Amino acid sequence: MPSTQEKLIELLALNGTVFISGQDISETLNISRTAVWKQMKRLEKEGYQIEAVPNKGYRIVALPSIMSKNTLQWGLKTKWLGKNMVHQIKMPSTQTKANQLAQEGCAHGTVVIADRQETGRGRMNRSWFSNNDLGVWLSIVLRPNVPPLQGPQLTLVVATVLAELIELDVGITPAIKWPNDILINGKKIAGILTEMQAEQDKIHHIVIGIGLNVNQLADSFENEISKRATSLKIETGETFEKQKLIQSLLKRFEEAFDRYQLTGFSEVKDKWESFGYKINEEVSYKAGNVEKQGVIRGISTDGALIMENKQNQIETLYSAEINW
Ligand code: BTX
Repeated sequence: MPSTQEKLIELLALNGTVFISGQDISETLNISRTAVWKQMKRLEKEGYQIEAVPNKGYRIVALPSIMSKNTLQWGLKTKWLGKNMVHQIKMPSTQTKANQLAQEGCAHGTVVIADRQETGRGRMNRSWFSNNDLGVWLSIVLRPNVPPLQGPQLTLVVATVLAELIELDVGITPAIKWPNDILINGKKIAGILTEMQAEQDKIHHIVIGIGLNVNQLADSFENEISKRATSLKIETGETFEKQKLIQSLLKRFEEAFDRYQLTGFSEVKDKWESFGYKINEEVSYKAGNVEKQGVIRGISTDGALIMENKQNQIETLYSAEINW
């Protein structure tokens, strides 16, 4: 159940720059005029700038700069994604929290966001450095209507969404390195972690974790990864408002997910390949302990890498060590 304050924020957000009278607020939320006034004072304390004009009413002119569930949902133009949202200043890992909520039966489209993570994780128990509020760290719980074998396709959907977000909102074109690294100038700017709970023929839930480096400077990264990691700020020199990026990411992902459920994987595959790192380039790789050379041709419908080897044979690689 949303609190009175959440309902008030939603009402004010709906009205945007238009004033809404105290009387209307009091009737819509079923609270007294004094309670409306008290709620407005509370919002001001939290950093919202409210304009109150006699005979016209109230409107919000500026949001607090601190990220909260309220400010994240303010102006979020999604239909189902992020309607249920958990935000905390710090968490061990949004992925762990989202998995726990999913086990407890939370809604499809639940989003868990942390300003910073104390033990962010990547694939295969690797660490994801995120113990700072300079990046976007979030996890999405999905209950998709696709067979378990197709679950991993969602990772590729997310990769294309991240690539488009960076290209269209930031203005630089990243590359997607198979299976799911997002690179700019050969350095990792974002990572995706997909975890699925399924039976043979049914997905219970998928939790997709997204880490996007945003406002880090070159020296913000731990030594271990400083040469291999980058951020939007390093690449553009600009500082980004994380809330706007998150809202855009969620909106774009919702659209891409709905489209994927409707039309299937082929559009995703085309888009993925348009961003694909070293597509049509020669690389050396190791498959089944044999060193080989080949040209990357794209991905298959189940997300495997398609390689044309020296003998002009097509190989479909589900796991391989590529010498990028
Ligand atoms: P990955 O296994 O592909 O990448 C992990 C590797 O990337 C690390 O071993 C390290 O070399 C490098 N790395 C670590 N941190 C960073 C960073 N901030 N920027 C660039 N490179 C880095 C990728 O795993 C999946 C990452 C998902 C992270 C999200 S954040 C929200 C959610 N919660 C959580 O704990 N994980 C996910």
